[in-house]
Amino acid sequence: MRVRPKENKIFNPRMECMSRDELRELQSKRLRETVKLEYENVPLYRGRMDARGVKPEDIKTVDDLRFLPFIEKTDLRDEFPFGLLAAPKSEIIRIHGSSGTSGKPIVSGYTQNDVDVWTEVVARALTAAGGGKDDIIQVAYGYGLFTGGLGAHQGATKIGAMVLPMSSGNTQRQILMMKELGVTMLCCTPSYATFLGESIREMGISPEELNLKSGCFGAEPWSEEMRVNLEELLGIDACDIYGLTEICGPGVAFECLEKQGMHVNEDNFIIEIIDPVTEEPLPYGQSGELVFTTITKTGMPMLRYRTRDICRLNDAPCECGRTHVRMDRITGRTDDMLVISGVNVFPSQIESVLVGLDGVSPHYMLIVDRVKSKDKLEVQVELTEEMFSDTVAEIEKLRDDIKEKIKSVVGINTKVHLVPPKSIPRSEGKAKRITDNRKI
Ligand code: DLL
Repeated sequence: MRVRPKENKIFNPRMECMSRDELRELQSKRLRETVKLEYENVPLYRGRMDARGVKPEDIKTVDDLRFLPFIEKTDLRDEFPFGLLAAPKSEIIRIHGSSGTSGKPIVSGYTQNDVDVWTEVVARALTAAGGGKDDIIQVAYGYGLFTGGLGAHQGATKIGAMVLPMSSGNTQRQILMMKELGVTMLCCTPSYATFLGESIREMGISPEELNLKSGCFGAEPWSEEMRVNLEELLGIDACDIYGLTEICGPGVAFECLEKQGMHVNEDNFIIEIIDPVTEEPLPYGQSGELVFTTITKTGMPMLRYRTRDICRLNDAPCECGRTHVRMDRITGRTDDMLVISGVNVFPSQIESVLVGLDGVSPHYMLIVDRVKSKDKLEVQVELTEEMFSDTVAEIEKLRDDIKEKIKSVVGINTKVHLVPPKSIPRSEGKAKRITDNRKI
């Protein structure tokens, strides 16, 4: 790995390095405003708060957060598309989305204010990874409804960098541009970055021939081992970045070059860790489910959003000087959501495709693998007895149909493997439908 001096640039020192007491005051003030906004404009929140006998005036400080009801992905799905908007539709300037739990997508609406907040938090992340106006930043997250591409793009523009909006895929072209333009920073999923690194080596290019220095990698779980490998492959500093569509997208939390956990942008998001079963808040240091409350958003703010992501918080001071609490790597989920190449996939989505089809039984198995740093999903589906005795041509057609339908619902390519009737093991308890062979 190249040794370069550790830069410590901070995009918004006033906010990022604020004293904890001052931060708490600010959070409480912003929380009061958000609760009022939600209560007055979103029937779901008003109904839930009324049912608990909680009025906006009861929420005075961050400590009162625990009186508020939770909200979760299923609520976003049920209120799809605009039921949770706190602003008039005419104020919404952007929609982003991701997978819901059963085929129906979830979307989030952004006002100009929300895009500005989001842009700033990504600008902070890129600055923390050493970025500035002299950088050339290659954005290889997907552009579109997914928040990765546009999120990184906006933040990179904000810091005045030269942005290369490549979107994901087309690896040879990515590498050509990276080399010829002298790209200095890369933004994409860690698995795609690793794949790019391996492809660069295979093309006979050494990291020294590139100008890359660092990158912000996220949207999927990754490990310290993956970081070491990626840093070696590309000769860079690889920083983690976390976020989710419901809260804004990438930038909810990010790593500085100390690489000791991700600073949560606490002036915009209040973070809690709860026990997923009792729903009681847990102290710093204990592992539990992450819950976020947005306190600066106006389009579709979220009060106590249950992410299902499992992690730990760390409030020890960081060498970089930022005072915002850090979250460790995400170690798992409390539901069965898989993140495959950065795309959220629920087994129930696959099931919803299979249930409506003739010729297959509702028994299936998902096998996830990482081959040459690329995630692969194989869907094993059991044929019915009748279909099993059909012609090869018909079975092949069925396989192509399933693949096509899954692609249209989930948005990713899969390998569909049709297996004989009764060959998928039955379970007596909770069905085991996922085999994840990736070593993350
Ligand atoms: O993945 C936003 C994003 C884009 C984050 C680019 C970082 C970089 P969603 O598609 O809504 O949003 O998926 C959110 O992805 O609840 C986590 O389970 C997972 N996830 C996101 N970032 C990380 C990370 C974007 N750094 C879901 N580590 C979240 C582990 C992550 N998991």
